[in-house]
Amino acid sequence: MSLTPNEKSTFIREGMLIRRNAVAPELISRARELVDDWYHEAMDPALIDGYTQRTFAPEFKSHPDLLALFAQSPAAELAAELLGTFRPVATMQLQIRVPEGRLSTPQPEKSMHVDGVACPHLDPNELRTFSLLAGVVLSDITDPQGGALHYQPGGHQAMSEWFQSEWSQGLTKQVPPELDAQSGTPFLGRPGDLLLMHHLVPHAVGRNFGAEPRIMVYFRVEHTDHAQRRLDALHDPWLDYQGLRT
Ligand SMILES: O=C(O)CCC(=O)C(=O)O
Repeated sequence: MSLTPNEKSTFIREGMLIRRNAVAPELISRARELVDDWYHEAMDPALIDGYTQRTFAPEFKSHPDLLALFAQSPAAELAAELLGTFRPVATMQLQIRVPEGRLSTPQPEKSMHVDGVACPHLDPNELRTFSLLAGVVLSDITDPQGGALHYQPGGHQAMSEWFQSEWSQGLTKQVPPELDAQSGTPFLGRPGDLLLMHHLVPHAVGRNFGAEPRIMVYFRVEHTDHAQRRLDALHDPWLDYQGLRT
């Protein structure tokens, strides 16, 4: 189903759109089975830092059962409505927040950041930015302390203003101090929920004090022309959003 007027205005205001129960149960159970098998049989706790920085189950980054969560769900259609055109989505990122008790060294937390700009200066060659983050929930996320994603509604506007004003002074932080000081809104959900988040919305993720792993599959969606205008897309939050400009 295409974007409702309410979803559109929420996305413009908050940089976030949440569709509950959006992904078909059979896609969720196939993906969950694959991830569960990997988690119990193949995950190497010694590699937890690398998994957290890049992806869990890196060998599955192009697995069809995981890519289907984007391609065969409303995510692809909604991304096309927002962006107009985007590059083929050929990889996923699996992010698990492992319960504290399962690890001998704690899983690294991620402080407030926007993806792809973790460099001390905005050199376009070092940017790994994109346009839209799509996330599919694979586990129950009912407790903010259970490794939930925390995001800052509306932060995309503040970030683009900050990128415009701070760039000339040389960037040394990931987000401005006033956003860094916020803990953000926890994203809670159930398997099959879908989130679409603007690339400039700051977010963080902490430890999982719950008993079960928190499992999300993310897709980084890039407008067809994004790679040629990464810096401009940091300054103008709607540059890549052809569907919202017209
Ligand atoms: O684990 C998550 O939900 C968020 C991960 C994240 O912020 C990132 O990989 O940049």
